[in-house]
Amino acid sequence: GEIAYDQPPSATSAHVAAARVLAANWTGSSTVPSRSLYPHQWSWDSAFIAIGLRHISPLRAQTELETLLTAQWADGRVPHIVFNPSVPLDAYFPSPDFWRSVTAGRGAGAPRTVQTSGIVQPPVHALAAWLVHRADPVLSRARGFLARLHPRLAAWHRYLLHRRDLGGAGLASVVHPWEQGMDNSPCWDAPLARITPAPARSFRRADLDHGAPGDRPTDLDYGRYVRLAADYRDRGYTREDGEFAVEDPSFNALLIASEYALARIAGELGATGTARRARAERLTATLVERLWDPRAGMFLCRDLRGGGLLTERGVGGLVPLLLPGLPREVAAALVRTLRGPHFSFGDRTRLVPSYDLLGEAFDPHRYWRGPAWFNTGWLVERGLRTHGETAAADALRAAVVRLADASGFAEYVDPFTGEACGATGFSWTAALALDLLA
Ligand code: 9YW
Repeated sequence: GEIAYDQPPSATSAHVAAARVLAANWTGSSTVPSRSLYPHQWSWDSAFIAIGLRHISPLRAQTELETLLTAQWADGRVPHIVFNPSVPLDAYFPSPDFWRSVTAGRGAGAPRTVQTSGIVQPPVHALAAWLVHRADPVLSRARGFLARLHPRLAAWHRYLLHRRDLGGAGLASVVHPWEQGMDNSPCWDAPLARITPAPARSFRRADLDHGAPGDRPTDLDYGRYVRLAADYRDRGYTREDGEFAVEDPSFNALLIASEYALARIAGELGATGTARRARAERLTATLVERLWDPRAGMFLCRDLRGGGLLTERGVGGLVPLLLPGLPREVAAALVRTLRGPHFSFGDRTRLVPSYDLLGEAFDPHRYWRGPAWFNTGWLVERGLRTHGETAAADALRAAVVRLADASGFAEYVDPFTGEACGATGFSWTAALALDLLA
């Protein structure tokens, strides 16, 4: 009869469509962010992907994180890209022959059998590991998942909290915009303006073979990214005294959230985790001291090579809402800022934009200069829920799921219309929509 031809409820089809994206992007041991644009393994992508994968296959979710951590350097750093040796060199720039991790990274303990980049990405991994464990504790214990990951995650945090404490206050610094994950955010315009770009003919961008130039960073941005990365490489990836050093609120909030997760992981393994929890609380206080701006009603970035706090309002300044230990007035101000004219969530925008709607550099289509991304939507959703803002969290959750599905799991979307930008079939979009559907 006709009933057999009824459409299944839409939540179910979104679930199936998201699972299909993750299946198509699975390589056998990890997941590529996008088959076209990003054909290798990316660090924070894998953490977000594992958070979604745990609802389909806890084993694949565990494997995703294990594969990434196999490429960890002896100094504790988790590289931002782990290269797939069977992908042609010209499929992505910068390729392994640019990073030369095995030779240039020898002093920092780069692995010998796998090629990686030499910079890092936000430390979402311990949080992901804990959530993956919770999805199937029996399988996790049987495989010794947390017992194997714990020392690696602890070394990763040690690297960030010691080697990367460039400001001396306890927070971790990034030495390249790619490390923070929001590549061309206007937050980096001022610190990047000091960098002499590498000549355009000294490298060939592969991203423009797949992405529309208007959706991507500019050639001038790329010249500066290349210069900074090459200089860091030429210092053996061990000297962090280069021209770019920034304390970023989102990077540090994710580190603190992962410290709480590591405390829980330690608890599961029979330790107390008390010291780590205390450190997470102390770091939260430091984050507020160093990066909170009461006039802006949000967190800002601190430029360690320039004049202190940067005035640009990026979505990274809302991500600390994730932290349970924020002073009540700080959390309340962040919620007001999310709803206010700069981000306008629930009013003019359908999903949280990556940058200030009123900022001079705002562009609704260009990458991290305005479009809405699903990972930051997921993080802000978690923050709203953590602070008891249930109605706003529910609205954001519904928006993430609806726009992810309707955009074909786009990399990012126009924050006003939800129109797809960048790649479609993007893994973390699918994974985080799945997580919010579960
Ligand atoms: C690039 C993979 C990565 C993300 C970053 C995003 C982008 C790589 O893609 O950077 O070539 O521009 O900015 O956050 O991890 O999805």
